[in-house]
Amino acid sequence: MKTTLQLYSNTPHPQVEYWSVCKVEALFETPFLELVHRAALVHRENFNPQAIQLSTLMSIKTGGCPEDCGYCPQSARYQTGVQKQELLNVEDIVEKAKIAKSRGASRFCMGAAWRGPKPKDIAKMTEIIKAVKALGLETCGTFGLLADGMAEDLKKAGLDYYNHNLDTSPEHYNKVIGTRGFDDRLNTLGKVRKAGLKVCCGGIIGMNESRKERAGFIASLANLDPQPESVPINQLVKVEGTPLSDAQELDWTEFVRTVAVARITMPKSYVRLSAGRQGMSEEMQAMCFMAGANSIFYGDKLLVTGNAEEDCDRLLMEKLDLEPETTENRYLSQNS
Ligand code: SAM
Ligand code: DTB
Ligand code: SF4
Repeated sequence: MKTTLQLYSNTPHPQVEYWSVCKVEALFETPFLELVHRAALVHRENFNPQAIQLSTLMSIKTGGCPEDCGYCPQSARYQTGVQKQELLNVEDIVEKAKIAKSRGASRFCMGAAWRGPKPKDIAKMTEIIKAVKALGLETCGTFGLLADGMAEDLKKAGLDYYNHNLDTSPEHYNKVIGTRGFDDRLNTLGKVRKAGLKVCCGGIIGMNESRKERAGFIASLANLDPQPESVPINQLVKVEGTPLSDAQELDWTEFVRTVAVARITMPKSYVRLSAGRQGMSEEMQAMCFMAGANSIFYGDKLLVTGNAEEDCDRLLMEKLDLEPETTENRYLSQNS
């Protein structure tokens, strides 16, 4: 019996198919188990389905944000009880990054509650990114809208990924956020791509959007050319004090459908089962992995809210025979 190793590349891939909203809506309407099955096939064609990429998240500048994002506990406009914290120093961040690495994370994602960084913030971030990168971790930053030249400075410092979410469909966007527009987000994503950074771009499900708007959101992501390397699909974490704290509950099947549709439309992207896992059963998470999710936030905290506990995640991965993704198991061994 001959065993061959097949490499699935992580390099950016051009968008090969245009996804109209109607076409994505039609995918959403596929019978549930058929949709999950199709997504699982696409997953296997492009990735080792047993490997889950682990990213650990840290809030490096917390709260007091001037923006009005209706989902966000860190906006200064809402009373959410989040304590404001200025940009942490490099030692504190490196200490957390070391812990994340020792627990098996391959990427360290740093989040800042800014509309966008100021030049002095970029100077500090440069030092922080260099220090985290020196630990042998992949680095990801999410700092909001970028001015000209900032993406290049972050890239030079060693940043691998920039996370900047479209968050929802163009039609729904203004109902959720008033202080910036969908096009502002696209503009920063263009700068990130031009600087040669990898793109992490996704959004939030469960913000009272219609199914058509969910389809419009996925179509917007899938029509980015090249498509994002990483696509975080967050389930809204409802935080008391935010305008969306009483958003309508979404049935779990609709969330799984969204993951499956993301997998089918963005076959070579990592689809991350992101915020909201704390409220998901093991069975629902398993269904998301079946539907093509292959990345999670790993660690007891997201930015300011809780995440599924590390111990529970380790156990769940054991039960499902999943392994943290490494450079070795990214290859799918095939017997021929
Ligand atoms: N301030 C920067 C920005 O908005 O791009 C970076 C940090 S912001 C917290 C990053 C992302 O977190 C948002 O784009 C949103 O998708 C997600 N997020 C924020 N609050 C959330 C919540 N309550 N539930 C789910 N996702 C959330
Ligand atoms: C993303 O798409 N989700 C993460 C990360 N990118 C920065 C943030 C989730 C935040 C959840 C609520 C909180 O803890 O603030
Ligand atoms: Fe600020 Fe980002 Fe939260 Fe919006 S999502 S309020 S920009 S931290």
